[in-house]
Amino acid sequence: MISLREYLDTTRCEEPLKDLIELIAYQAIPIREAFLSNQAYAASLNASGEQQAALDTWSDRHLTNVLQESKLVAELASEEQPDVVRFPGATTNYAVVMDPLDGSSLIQVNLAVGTIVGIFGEGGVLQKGERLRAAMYMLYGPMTVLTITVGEGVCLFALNEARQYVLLSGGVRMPEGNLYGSGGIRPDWTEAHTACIGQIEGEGAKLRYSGSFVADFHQILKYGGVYCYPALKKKEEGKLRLLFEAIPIGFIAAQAGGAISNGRGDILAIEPTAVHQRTPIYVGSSGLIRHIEDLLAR
Ligand code: AHM
Ligand code: MG
Repeated sequence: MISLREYLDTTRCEEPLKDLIELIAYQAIPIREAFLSNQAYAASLNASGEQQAALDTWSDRHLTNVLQESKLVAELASEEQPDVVRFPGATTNYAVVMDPLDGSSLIQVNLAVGTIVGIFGEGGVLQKGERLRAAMYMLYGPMTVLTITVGEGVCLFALNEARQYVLLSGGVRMPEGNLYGSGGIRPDWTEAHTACIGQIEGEGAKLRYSGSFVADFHQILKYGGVYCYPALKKKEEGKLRLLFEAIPIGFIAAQAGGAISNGRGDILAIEPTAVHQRTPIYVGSSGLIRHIEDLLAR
C-alpha cells in the first residue's frame, strides 16, 4: 500500500508543498464529520441552540483557518469569500484557490459533493491555470476519494479505515467516451450549444448529470465524455468560476490526457482578470473536446 506522503516523496515537489497538499487533503476528515454534526436532526438543537451554519460556509471557514494557522499559504481566494485573503505571517509564497464545498445543494439529498483546490507557486491567485503547481479535489461519495496532480500525471487515493490516504491508482488516463452532461436549461442555451448537444446525442452520447461538478467530472475522468456548463443566451460567461472550479479541474483533466475549453480554446491559457470571473466550460476527453470546438465554430 502506498500512502499519499510516500507518493509525494517520489515527485519533484518541495517539502513545504508536500506538507500543504497533505494538510489540505486530510481536511476531508473534519469536513466529512461536519456532514453528520451539522445535520438538522428532527427535534434537536446544536449545543448553543443556534441554527447550524450552512456546510459550504462552515467548510470555507474551517479551511481558511487551517491554511492561515499552517503559515504555508500567502494568499487565498475562495468561492465563498468576496475578496482575496492575504496571510502576512506566511513562510511560503503559495497562493491557493478553492471551492470549499462544490455542489452543496446536493447535501440535502445525500448525493456526492466535493472540495476543489488549486495551488500556485509565487505570483498570487490571478494566474493562468497552466501555471498551477498542484490541483486536487476530494470527493465525498460512498468513499472519500482524493484526485490529485502535481503536474506529473494524476493519482487517485481513498481514505481507508485508519483514516489514511492509500493509492487507488496512479497514471490515470481519461479515455475517449460517450457520457455527457450540460448545465443550464435548454431554453437558455445558445443555438450553437443546442446544435452541438443534438449532434453528439445523435452520435451516441449518453446523459449523466447530477448537479455536482466534482462528481460529474469524476465520472468523466473514469469513463470519458464531456461535462459542460455553457454560455447562456443571457449569461455569456456561463455559471462556473474560472479560478475555483475551471482551472483546478481543467489542470487535472489535462494531466490525465483530457482537455478543458471555453468552447473556443484552452481555458488553462486564459489570463484571469478578476477573482470571481466566470467561464463557459467544456471538460473531458480530448478528441471529444476538439470535436465540440469544431461544432461550436460552425
Ligand atoms: P456551487 O459552487 O454554488 O455549488 O455551484 C456550482 C454547481 C456545480 O457543482 C454544478 O455543476 C452546477 O453548479 C450545477 O448548476 P445547475 O443547477 O444550474 O445545473
Ligand atoms: Mg462550486
